[in-house]
Amino acid sequence: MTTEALKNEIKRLQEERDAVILAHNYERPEVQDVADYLGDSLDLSRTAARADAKVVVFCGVQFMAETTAMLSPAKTVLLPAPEAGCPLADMATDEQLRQKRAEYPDAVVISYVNTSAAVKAESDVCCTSANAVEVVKSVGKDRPILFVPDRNLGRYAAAQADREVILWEGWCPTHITVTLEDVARRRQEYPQAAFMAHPECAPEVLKAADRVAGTSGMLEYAGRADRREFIVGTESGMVYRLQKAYPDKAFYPATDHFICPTMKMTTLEKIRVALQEMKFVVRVPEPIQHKARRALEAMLAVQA
Ligand code: CIZ
Repeated sequence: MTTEALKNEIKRLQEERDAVILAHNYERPEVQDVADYLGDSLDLSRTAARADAKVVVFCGVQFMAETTAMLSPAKTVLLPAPEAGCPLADMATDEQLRQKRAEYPDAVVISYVNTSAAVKAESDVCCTSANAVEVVKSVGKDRPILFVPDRNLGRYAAAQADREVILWEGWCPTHITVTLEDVARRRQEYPQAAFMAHPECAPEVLKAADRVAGTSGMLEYAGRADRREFIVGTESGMVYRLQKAYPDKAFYPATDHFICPTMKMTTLEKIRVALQEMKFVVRVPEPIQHKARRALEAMLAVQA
């Protein structure tokens, strides 16, 4: 099938199934193009909960689809690429977290959304790259904080909130590849450009940024900044997302290899098959779901 024919078939199946298609900002351009909504994982989970549709097709990775399924219990959530995991999320298991908690029994556990539902279930509150600073600030000063699993985001949020946190030794293999030399090279090529860096990048790269933000913060900053050019310090799908949102501005990836292999596993063909065969349905078993939802709701209460 040609790309156009695939897109038309997806549209037809989508209507037949009463489905809404959500795609993360890191997805392939053609997948972004067929989505009804684009966003970060939290935006998308909230959109799914509000959507007037029976079925949600989630173009992203496992932990994102799990979060969506937990926040939309009455909907059928399909993950077209069920093999799409997250190496950062895999750096913390529920068993490891229980052991760590035993070492720090007074600690409040903040887990980044990039964790399995089982790890969220062992946590007190979740956070995203957009609200990590606020979530850290919300913890009483008399309580230690254990931040799981991304050490760079944890360190950044702690510094912004002026708090000490116990860091888990986890990192995103895609975000840590960008170096200060990459940034310097791009700045030389585009001297007028502002450099936006994702908080999962290394601390020295964050120090060199004009703006540190998750994908939703980058969209907001690029829209309101009076700069015309931006170097994008996050996964390459975001360059397409930004360029589409602001066609009169220019966006350049911080490196040519800023690619998350698992975010690229979703293809148009897999979306077609998911809708055709109503697979792969994401289900989070009770009581994990119940406990994990409490940590997600604790995060939503901080933001409110
Ligand atoms: O929360 C998300 O979707 C992630 C993992 C990153 C971001 O900044 O959008």
